[in-house]
Amino acid sequence: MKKLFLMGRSEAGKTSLTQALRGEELHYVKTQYTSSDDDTIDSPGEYAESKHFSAGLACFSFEADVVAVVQAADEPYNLFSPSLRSFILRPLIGIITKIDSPYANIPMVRQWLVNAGCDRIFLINNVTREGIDELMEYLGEDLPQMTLAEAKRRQGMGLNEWEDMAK
Ligand SMILES: Nc1nc2c(ncn2[C@@H]2O[C@H](COP(=O)(O)OP(=O)(O)OP(=O)(O)O)[C@@H](O)[C@H]2O)c(=O)[nH]1
Ligand SMILES: [Mg+2]
Repeated sequence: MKKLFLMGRSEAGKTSLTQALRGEELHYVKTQYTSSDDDTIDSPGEYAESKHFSAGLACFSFEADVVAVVQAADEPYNLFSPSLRSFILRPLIGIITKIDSPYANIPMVRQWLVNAGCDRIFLINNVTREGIDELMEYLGEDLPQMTLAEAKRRQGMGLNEWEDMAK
């Protein structure tokens, strides 16, 4: 199972997503600090919202196998820069939550995540668990283990360590 790091603005649905992934009923808990369990690292939205703290997110990301930008489908503006992935040395995915919101604008949020450089984008409703199985399937596939020599060989070919050699 890949360990997932979640970052996104407050109320984006990160903690709810961890509950949905664990099969729990949703219960609101404000995230006060970055916390880690076996499968996920959850961060407070204020880290993504503050210039001073946002660099810390990159540091936490090194503890994870995959980094997710979580954005609710009804967010009115985007916090994440284009090409964000260039300073994260992990696969980057996008997770769009609250796809059930009456104010959802999925094409707009998807475009923000594409611009950030996300490899894959998942659409999730944490309340009904729509989309959770697809995300679980992706997380269930372990990343290939490799030696430092193999990682360097890939870098020498201009590939990220986790990229498929066949591409
Ligand atoms: N309708 C709907 N509500 C959701 C969904 N996901 C989360 N929520 C609600 O949105 C609110 C905020 O969710 P949280 O999971 O606490 O958000 P967070 O990103 O962890 O926020 P911080 O801890 O402040 O960073 C809660 O009231 C959730 O019940 C969803 O997919 N659909
Ligand atoms: Mg939270």
